[in-house]
Amino acid sequence: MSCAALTVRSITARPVVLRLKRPVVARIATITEWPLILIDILTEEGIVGRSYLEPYIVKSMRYLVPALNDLDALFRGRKVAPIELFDAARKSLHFVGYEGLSMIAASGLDMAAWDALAKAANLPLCVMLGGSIGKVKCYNSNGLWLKNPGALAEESLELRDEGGFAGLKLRLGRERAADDLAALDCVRKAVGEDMHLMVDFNQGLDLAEALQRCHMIDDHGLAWIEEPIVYDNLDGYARLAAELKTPLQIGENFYGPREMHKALQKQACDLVMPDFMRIGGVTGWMRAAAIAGAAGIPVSTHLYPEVAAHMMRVTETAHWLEWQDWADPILKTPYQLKDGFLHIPDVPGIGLEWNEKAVQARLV
Ligand code: SMN
Ligand code: MG
Repeated sequence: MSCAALTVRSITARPVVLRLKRPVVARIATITEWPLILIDILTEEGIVGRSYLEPYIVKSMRYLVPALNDLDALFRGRKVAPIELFDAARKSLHFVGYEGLSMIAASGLDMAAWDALAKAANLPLCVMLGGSIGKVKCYNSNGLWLKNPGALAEESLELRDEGGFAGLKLRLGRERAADDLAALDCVRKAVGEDMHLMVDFNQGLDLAEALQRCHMIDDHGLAWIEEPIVYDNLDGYARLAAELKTPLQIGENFYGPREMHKALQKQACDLVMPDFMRIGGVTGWMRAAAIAGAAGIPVSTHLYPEVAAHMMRVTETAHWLEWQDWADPILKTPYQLKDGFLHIPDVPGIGLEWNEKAVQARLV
């Protein structure tokens, strides 16, 4: 039996904007409109590999889409060998740096290339990678932004009931520490002691504030404290990790597996949560997961719940999947949740198909 090779015919990258049901209100930004770039790799054999990027800022699509179009020109006529394409994409952009937009563009194409390959093998991605279809433990990250603490009790119950979740994430970093404590208190009282609560400061504090404010919540039985300070201050993170009892979580801003390796070498955290557009898509995730596995560090995901679900099925130290339903409006078949678990559909590839009517209405 021969394994049919796929050849890239062309790549399309379409920018769309979605309105968030619960706007992002974090210490570092307020976001009401959520940008997505829909990527389709068309092959000569008729198989289409799909992925999306969610680059946070609508205007960033003005520079990301041209980078993806340049990579389209580079990839045409090449075999769909994701690891080789990822390498070629990174090398073609190395003069402008391996990180930032270069890595984001390479990651988006990488996920679509893996999707095409799994479709050609007629297997769900996690099965092609040696795992099996099954459920993945999630926490709901769809809300609990920096609102008035009084409004959070009701929202936390709503979020719990959206999928029978056993974990919720809330954002901290209000001007007054007392208001953060009130927010935590409201949510805890509403959802009870058994709920796993994660908190995210979104890099909002300096090290001095972080030392004070993390100690203040260190006895609250939290699942983790995420990104209290600016993401690249690894020495600061090492200090916090050494001082705190609560696990310290970072990783959504690791640009490539080597950055994770550096953070672990410095003992800058207890947990990691790479983001698919920054870690290097499926290829980068596998490399990062191997590093975290060897170090015995639990791995959670950041955004991209569909591809994340597949990768968690093959990740040695898989921890929590971050559930966000933000891409649902443009998906033909959004993923299903039950009792706090995400259920991977038994279809070839990642399981992303566009709802073209919804896409057309949101193109920019
Ligand atoms: C986050 C995600 C998406 C937008 C803003 C902030 C956050 C998270 O850091 O971890 O979910
Ligand atoms: Mg975060």
